[in-house]
Formats: sequence, C-alpha cells, structure tokens
Amino acid sequence: MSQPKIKRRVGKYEVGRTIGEGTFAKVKFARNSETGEPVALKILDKEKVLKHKMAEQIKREIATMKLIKHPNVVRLYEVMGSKTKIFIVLEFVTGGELFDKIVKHGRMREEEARRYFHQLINAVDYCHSRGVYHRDLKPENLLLDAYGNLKVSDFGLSALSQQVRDDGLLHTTCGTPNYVAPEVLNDRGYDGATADLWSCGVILFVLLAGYLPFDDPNLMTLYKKISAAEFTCPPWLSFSAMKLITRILDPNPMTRITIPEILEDEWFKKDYKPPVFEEKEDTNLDDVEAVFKDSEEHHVMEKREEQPAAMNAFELISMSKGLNLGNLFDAEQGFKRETRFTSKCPANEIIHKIEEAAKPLGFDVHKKNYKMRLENSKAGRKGNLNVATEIFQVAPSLHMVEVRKAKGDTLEFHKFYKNLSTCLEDVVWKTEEDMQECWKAWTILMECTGLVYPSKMSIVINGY
Ligand code: 3AM
Repeated sequence: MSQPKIKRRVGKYEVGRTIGEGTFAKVKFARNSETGEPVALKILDKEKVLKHKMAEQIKREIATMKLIKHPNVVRLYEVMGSKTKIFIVLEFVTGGELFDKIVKHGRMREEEARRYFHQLINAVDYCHSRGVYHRDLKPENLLLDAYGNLKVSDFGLSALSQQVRDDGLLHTTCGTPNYVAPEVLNDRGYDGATADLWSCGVILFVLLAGYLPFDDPNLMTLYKKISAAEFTCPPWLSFSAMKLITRILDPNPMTRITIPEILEDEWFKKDYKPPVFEEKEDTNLDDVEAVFKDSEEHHVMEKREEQPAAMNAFELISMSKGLNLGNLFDAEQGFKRETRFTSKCPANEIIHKIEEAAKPLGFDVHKKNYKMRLENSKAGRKGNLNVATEIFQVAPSLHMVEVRKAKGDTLEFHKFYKNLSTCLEDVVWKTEEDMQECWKAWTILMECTGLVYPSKMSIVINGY
C-alpha cells in the first residue's frame, strides 16, 4: 500500500504534482533542476496533436509564442517531445484565476474591471498583431501573477483542443460555449481576431455584472441567445460601459468593434497606459522544429526514479492536517487543490465510507487498489469535477488519506470536500487542534530523550 514514490524527470525538469487536467492536456508543476525555477508543464498526446491538419499552424503559433515576452501573456519557455508526448514548458503563475475573485467577492467596481480589461486587450492586441489567435478565451485562461497582474494563458495553443474535421474547418470539441462567438457556434469557419474580441466582451460583462450575459441550462436555447446577442445589462452599469459592451457583443463579426476602435473608446481610454516591455530577440526555435520533425535523436529524456522507501511516519503525519477547511487556503499557492487526513480505520472501511459519502453527492466511484477516482456526472463551472483519493499506510493501524482535485473547478472541490468531511467525521483520526497537541507532546518527548526529529517534523513543530 505505501508504495515507493516515483520521481519523474523530463529533460532538465523535475516533475511534481498535477495542477489541472483538461480533455486534451494535463498541467503539472515542475522545477528546472539547473536554475531551481518553477514552471508549469503542459503535457499533450503527440499522436492527437500531430494527426490533425493543424500541425503546421500549431507549430507556427508555438514558434511565435516563444518569441513573445509580453507582461500579460504567460511565457512559453520551450517545447520538448518524447516518442508519445509533447511537453510545453510555461511560466508558472501563482496568483490563481481571475474568476475566482468574482466567485469569492462578486462583481468588480468599474475601475478594477477596467484595469484587467486593459491588460486583456493589451495581450490580445499584441498576439493578434503577430498572427496568433487564442480562439478559446475563457475564465480558466485568465490567471493572475503574484502582483495581481493578468496573464493570459494558452495563446496559440488552443487550436490543440479543437479539431479539424473532414471539412477542414475548426470545430470546438468541448467546454462551455458561454464565451464563444456566434460565428464559431454556427460552425461556418471564422476569423480568429473578431471571435477573440467577442470573448473579451463576455469576460468584461462578467467582471462588471458578476454573472454571464448568455446562460441557459438548455444548450439549444443558449445557442439561440448567443446568436441573437440577446443579453440585458444590469442597471448598475455606467452608460459608457454598456455602450462598449454592446459594440463588442455584436453578433455580426463584420460590424463588431475592432481593437483600434476599442483603444479609442471613451470608457476604455480612462487611465489607460500602453504597456512598456522588451521583446526577446535572440530566441532559438530549434526545439519547436525538433518536436514537429519527430526524429528520435531529438526526443527528450524521460526518467522515472524510484525514491527510497516511502516517507516515514513523522513526515506523513506532518502532511496531514485533519479535516479543517482552513487548510484549503494556502498563502503561497492560493486555493489548494489537495488535502490530507489521517485515520485509524482499516483501508477498506475508509474506501467504503468515502464511497458512501460521494455517491449521494452525484459522484460515480471508480476504485483501483487503494486509489479511487470520484467523477461527478453533472458539469460544473469548469466541466465535471473529478476527485482522486489515495490511501497510504503509515503504520499497521494508521493510514493517511490524500484527497486531490483531478479536474474541474477548485472552489467546487472545496464545497465537495466540506460535504465529504461531514460524512467522514467518524473515520478521521486527528483534527488540526489534536495534531497541534500531538506535536507539542512529541517536542517534549524528543527534548527529554535527546532524540533528533526528522527534518520535516521539526519544521512543523517550530511552525506552531
Ligand atoms: O484546475 P484549475 O482551474 O485550478 O489555472 C489552470 C487550471 O487550474 C492551471 O492548470 C489548470 C488546468 O489548466 N494552469 C494552467 N497554466 C498554468 C500556469 N502557467 C496554470 N497554473 C499555473 N501556471
């Protein structure tokens, strides 16, 4: 049960936890072992990417993105390929998603929304001017850095999540259509620039209103509302904001406002400062060529190293913090996607209890040994919520249970975890308060006996 930990390496990167999973790609945390710099590693299935007719366009866009060093665009550092995968190394952005702010605090004041909208338009304008389109601008692609600045992710990469069917046109495969332009939904081929602007209009509406301009549980009705640009502005919107939104959410892409016109708009111009930044001149594009050439000599080294026997009991317990919801926010990482607790129940009983708790909440449960995957059948804000759990044995009668969001919205995960924790009260061994008492007792014991604690434990103890 307590398997040895596998450490994975891709080239010079040490690969860590999964940050998120989409239909097409997995995003993992990784660290450049030469510089120590943290990165986000986007992992794609090579066969799926290369088989469709977009390969040339994707290659061109990735090459262009490598040249772009814009303050509001997530940096793409390099691309690597193995026999079966493509790895895209991205700047690691730590401030969470812009829309988590809306979910938590509701709509924004116009000044705040305007600042984000300026940054969004700067990013979009810059990439468009270099022939790169996003085609899938939506909340999860709007990240915030540590200083609260907007960083648009996936520019030039979203074609990867779309399909070219036999008619040679782009077809959106999945995801919520709420941000998608009518001409994209009509599926007659479209211009990336005007379609991106529509999505910017929807984003601006959400920032100012706190809800979506087009929404309906019935997909056909939603399509109709989008096609007719049928939306109503909330009464608190200023006249000039309303005017701009209406010009962006024009269902006809031919008459829709353009970026140069937005830059001249009265509402937009207030406090606008054009960005100042340096472009990266001397970028080497050999890696992009190599990935798409697919010659074996250019494959990146993928290594799996077995770690010495699993962590010891002290370290495992120090990672588990009971079922206290306060643990779900971390000052460094923002909203947490994983948490752990300890239990003195047998593993089978823990599994059974989790299953019993998850099913009434609408989750399908898949079990494999001591791992479980809980899949919610209802689509949430970011698709279906998927939760992965794993049980580790610390001692014959002590287990640590890890609960991790594998897919979906982090705040929906927190809500699920809150429900789960209520159902698991009799399974959990230690609450956080108990743990603190436990550490204090250990400190005294260690001090009296003169024993040295494992390093992780001493950090935790000193932290209290
Ligand atoms: O699953 P959630 O929505 O919490 O924010 C992105 C999303 O998180 C995150 O990975 C998940 C799947 O897209 N993400 C994507 N690119 C990132 C980056 N460059 C990133 N997080 C940090 N830095």
